[in-house]
Amino acid sequence: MKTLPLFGSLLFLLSTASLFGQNANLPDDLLSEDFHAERREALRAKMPNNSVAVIFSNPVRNRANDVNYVYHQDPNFYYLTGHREPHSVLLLFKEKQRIEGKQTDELIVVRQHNALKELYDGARLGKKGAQTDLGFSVAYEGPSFADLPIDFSKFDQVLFYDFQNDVRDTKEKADLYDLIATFKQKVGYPENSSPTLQLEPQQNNLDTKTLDSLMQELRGIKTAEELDLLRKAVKISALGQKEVMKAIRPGMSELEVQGMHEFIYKKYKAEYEGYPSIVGAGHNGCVLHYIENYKPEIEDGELILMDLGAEYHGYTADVTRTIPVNGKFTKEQKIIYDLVYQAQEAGMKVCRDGATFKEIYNATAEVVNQGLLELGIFKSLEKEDMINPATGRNRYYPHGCCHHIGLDVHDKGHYDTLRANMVITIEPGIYIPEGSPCDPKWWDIPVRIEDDFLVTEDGYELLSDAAPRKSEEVEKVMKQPSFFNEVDLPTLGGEE
Ligand SMILES: [Mn+2]
Repeated sequence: MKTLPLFGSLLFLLSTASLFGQNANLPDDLLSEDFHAERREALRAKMPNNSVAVIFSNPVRNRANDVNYVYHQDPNFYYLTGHREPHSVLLLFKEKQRIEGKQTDELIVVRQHNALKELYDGARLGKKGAQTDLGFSVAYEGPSFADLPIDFSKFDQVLFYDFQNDVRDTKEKADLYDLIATFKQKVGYPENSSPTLQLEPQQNNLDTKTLDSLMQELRGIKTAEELDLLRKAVKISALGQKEVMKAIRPGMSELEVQGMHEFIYKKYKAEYEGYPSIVGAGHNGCVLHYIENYKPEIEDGELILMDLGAEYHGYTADVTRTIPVNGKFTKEQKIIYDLVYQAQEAGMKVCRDGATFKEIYNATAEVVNQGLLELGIFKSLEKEDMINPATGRNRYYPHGCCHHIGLDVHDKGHYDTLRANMVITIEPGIYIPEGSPCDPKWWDIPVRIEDDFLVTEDGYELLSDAAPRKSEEVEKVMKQPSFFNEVDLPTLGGEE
């Protein structure tokens, strides 16, 4: 190939691209058209007779002035279509319908072509692209939606997620705002002052509850294609944790630590973070969702809590490590760290098909509470000692321990019984903020250890094992050299 002239290479690329239906501008491991079609079929199978499901794309959100936030597709819409553009809507029918002379049980409405917009924002799929790239035999562009002859009153149930009335009307015709308005008009949606629909059952055929429970059933159990992407997202995130362990030094800022993780993600071609990265040194680690990451210099002797997840083709990991900034746990830090580790191990022992989420939580909480009692941090396991009256939660372990991950970091899925091919986190934590009613030597020690697990018939597979978990292993890896420490940039002040 090296010896081919440029033109020949281009021809070769163009011909192979069209041969395999691939676009050289896109990753080659995106979810396939077949995956999305099969997921629509699975949803249709669960839908009640004589029903239609209507699923809208996410709104575009304005950041300030004429700049929008990076667009993020609605996970349900993406799961069912693979479409990454805004201002779209999917209609799934339980039974085949006759629409403009065609028999179909699904149709998609996508953005209309617009040369000027496409000059700035890139090509839109349009009707043709929705047919060829997404595999919908019946597709329309936005303005056609109003004219579609669909009589919604003939369905027993119209399934949709209720609107939060927070979508902006843009200047474009048939944008999401208009699509929703058209839909409301078509189905006779009762507009009132309340932002959410409150209807007596049987008042009409609008159903804003059922769709979510069906999507939970589907999305909670991962298919092989989803597992491939989740494995990559988790591996990338775990490798990020390991690289940062080697690089971290007192004096770095929280932002720099965040940047090192996110550099690794991009290096492995993960597009985004699945949620705002949490990097908290010292007391900041006690703030469960600390995302400012503003501390300019992390200090010798502090712990730093790093809760981050790479998002790879829409699927996000969720991995947390808590490490000593200077490479060595103090005696108290190690005691608390090892206790959280034991709690996580106890949770892992319970994890298998057929166990419940509650059993995992209870296993972790038992270890944490007993351990804190033995250390004298809890004076007793009576409510008045264990529960923080201001929050109503366990004083030092105030959050849950497991959630599904997938297209959402707190993914849709059932939260009662574990089933094979669920992917969940197990993430016990202990946080002892300054001023807590215990010996001050424990103050501002926050530890969370979070890993990602594929639930199997007889146990689990630990997906994030590339990130050291044992305190001794963390210290060992922190002694290794890091390429990040070779980075030598000029200062901003202009001095040498
Ligand atoms: Mn989590």
